[in-house]
Amino acid sequence: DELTEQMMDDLYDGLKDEIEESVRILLERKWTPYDILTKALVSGMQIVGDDFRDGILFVPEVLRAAQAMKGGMAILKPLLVETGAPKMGKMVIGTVKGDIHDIGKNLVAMMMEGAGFEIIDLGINTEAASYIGTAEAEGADIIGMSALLTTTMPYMKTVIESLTTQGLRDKYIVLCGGAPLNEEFGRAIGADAYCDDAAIAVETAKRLIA
Ligand code: B1M
Repeated sequence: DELTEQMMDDLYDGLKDEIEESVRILLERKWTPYDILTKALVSGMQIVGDDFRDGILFVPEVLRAAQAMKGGMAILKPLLVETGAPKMGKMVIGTVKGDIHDIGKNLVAMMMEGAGFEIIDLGINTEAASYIGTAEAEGADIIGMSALLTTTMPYMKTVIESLTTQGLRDKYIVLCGGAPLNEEFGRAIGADAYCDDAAIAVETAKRLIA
């Protein structure tokens, strides 16, 4: 599709207005918000990530791409969230301590909300005490953790150990996700599940809460 290719270029160039415009056009063309997210925005960010890794793009450019992506996501959010789905449960979610990547976490939060979960978003750079304190105070069912760096993903284990030490591990469904993680890592740290993407996070949460 010509427009989605244009969007990948625009995302790469960090053109927020253009991305927002294209998202609106795809909506007019009856694309679902989910397809716009995955087929245009997430795939575009993958290309940005590859060139970031290869030293072709640098932090300022990637930051502009992220801002453009967030602009597109902001348009889609109300559409994903207004589904009138029955109430499913409560989740606290955050990106772990030391990590400021939040696009994936925001996407998971949006899709979970759309599926009927109540979301408490702790933001980025989240400490164990914040995950656990908030989950306790809010009577959450699920703790969701996101990490995008190989250096921050071990912190998820710290959070789970902290739950265990406080005798709270069995009280919560613990879900984890983020590009550098995998199934095996999820098992190794004692999470209930690793979620490969936002749609799987929704499916997994529904399955485990039932
Ligand atoms: Co950063 N960055 N970054 N970055 N960045 C990566 C992660 C990297 C892989 C790029 C690369 O080298 N190819 C690399 C990590 C390498 C590694 O750890 N081995 C990297 C690096 C090195 C860094 C810095 C250290 C760079 C520097 O400063 N020298 C720095 C770190 C800062 C910090 O956190 N302390 C940094 C900074 C940044 C920006 C600020 C410029 C920006 C973030 C802006 C923002 O988020 N607001 C940024 C970005 C945008 C990226 C890439 C390009 C894209 C990430 C993204 O948003 N993807 C990324 C490359 C890549 O991932 N290919 C990269 C789109 C998003 C929808 O996908 O987050 O994977 P993702 O989420 C998915 C799934 O993973 C899953 O569902 C989501 C939707 O499908 N999921 C969950 C995620 N969280 C979940 C939680 C769940 C369930 C599922 O819980 C239940």
